Amino acid sequence: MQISKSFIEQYNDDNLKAHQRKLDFSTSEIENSEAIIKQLVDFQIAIPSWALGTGGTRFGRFPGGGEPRSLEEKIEDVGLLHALNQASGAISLHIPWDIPTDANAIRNLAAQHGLKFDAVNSNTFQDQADQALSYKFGSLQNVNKAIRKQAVDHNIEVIKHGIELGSDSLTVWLSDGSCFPGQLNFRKAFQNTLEGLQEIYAALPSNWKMFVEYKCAEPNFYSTTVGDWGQSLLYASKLGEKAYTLVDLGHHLPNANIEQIVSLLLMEGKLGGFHFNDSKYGDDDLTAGALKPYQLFLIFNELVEGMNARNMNHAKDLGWMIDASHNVKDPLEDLLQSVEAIMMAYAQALSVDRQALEIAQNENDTVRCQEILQNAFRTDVRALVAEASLRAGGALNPIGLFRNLKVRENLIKERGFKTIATGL
Ligand code: AOS
Ligand code: ZN
Ligand code: ZN
Ligand code: ZN
Repeated sequence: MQISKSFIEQYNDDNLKAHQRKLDFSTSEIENSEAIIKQLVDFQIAIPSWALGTGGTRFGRFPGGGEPRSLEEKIEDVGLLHALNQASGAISLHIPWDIPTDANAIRNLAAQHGLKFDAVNSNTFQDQADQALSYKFGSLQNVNKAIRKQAVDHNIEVIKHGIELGSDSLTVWLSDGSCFPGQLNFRKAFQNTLEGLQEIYAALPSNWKMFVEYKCAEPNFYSTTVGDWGQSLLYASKLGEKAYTLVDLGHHLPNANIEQIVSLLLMEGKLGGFHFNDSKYGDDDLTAGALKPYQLFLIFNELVEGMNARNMNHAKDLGWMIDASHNVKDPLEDLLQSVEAIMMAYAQALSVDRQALEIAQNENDTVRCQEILQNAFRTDVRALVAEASLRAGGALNPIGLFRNLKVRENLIKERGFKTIATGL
């Protein structure tokens, strides 16, 4: 299924009046609204290939129908999202779930949909059918050198696929760790992992980045070998200038101050990018902004402040990715919601009166500081996000049009009801 330009235009025309009224109000309220809209138009968030189907828990999986059955169909799905919001212009692949057998054809297909390839992800947290050695006791940390080598070789293979597709970064998330005290020599596990990462790093093309993703727990519940931002930063610093820390919002211990982590990683030039999602308990992988929109805003507030201070290109210098899983929602609708929530947090952060905030900070005027941030957070920026979508050729309300066009129903007709996408 493809969404034609004329459908989008018709939909926007039908909704233009109501939109204009809201936009007029927003632009009269928000001083730099024109600059914000321009920044939003340039802002793209990569969609993870593994979030296009229904996820599951260890208790069950309830597919919703019409899920992509191949890499080609995953690209088509992201193409649908991008056609609707013009803000999802990239896909992040996972090897071996998405092996491109004909890289040229895959590249062309993506280009037809206006998509780029964001970070490629390796997988040493599962055993594949044709795999010689098991990762049951870890991959890069493993006490067995042959297993470590297998994991290194796999990552190098992933880089090769990425090169063929025009990607320029590798995300390494390791499930390595231990379930019980005494199981692991922490120092040796760290050293083995570092050695493996160094071998992978050596295989990176010069323009590539490596993202080292940390996670506090799961599937290992006593220790994780890349367990927090300190450990990730340690690896990234030892590896070199192409290595960065990746922050997945769901990978922290409860109540961690993620915005402060973000600020300091940026300060050190070691923030690589994000896996956006939301959570209440752990790695819940829920829709971004669904539970803690204020936290999302505070993260963007630090991002805007830090990127400005370092003269960074907001759109290009960080990896903006979603990492999500859906048990009860239509995956595509959920992803549209996540992208919109991220755009709103970004827009609100861009609207913060930075000068006034700095003055208030220097005067220790805590009340004023809070007022400035909360004023931005409580400002309705939905019309700015809609306007950015409109100007870029997307729909004023992507989910509205998705439902209007009965996209899911059409996908079910095309692909069938009992489809299962590879992924988590
Ligand atoms: C795992 O918890 C991490 O968030 C990974 O980034 C990601 O979910 C995984 O690579 C997808 O399989
Ligand atoms: Zn992640
Ligand atoms: Zn995760
Ligand atoms: Zn997650």
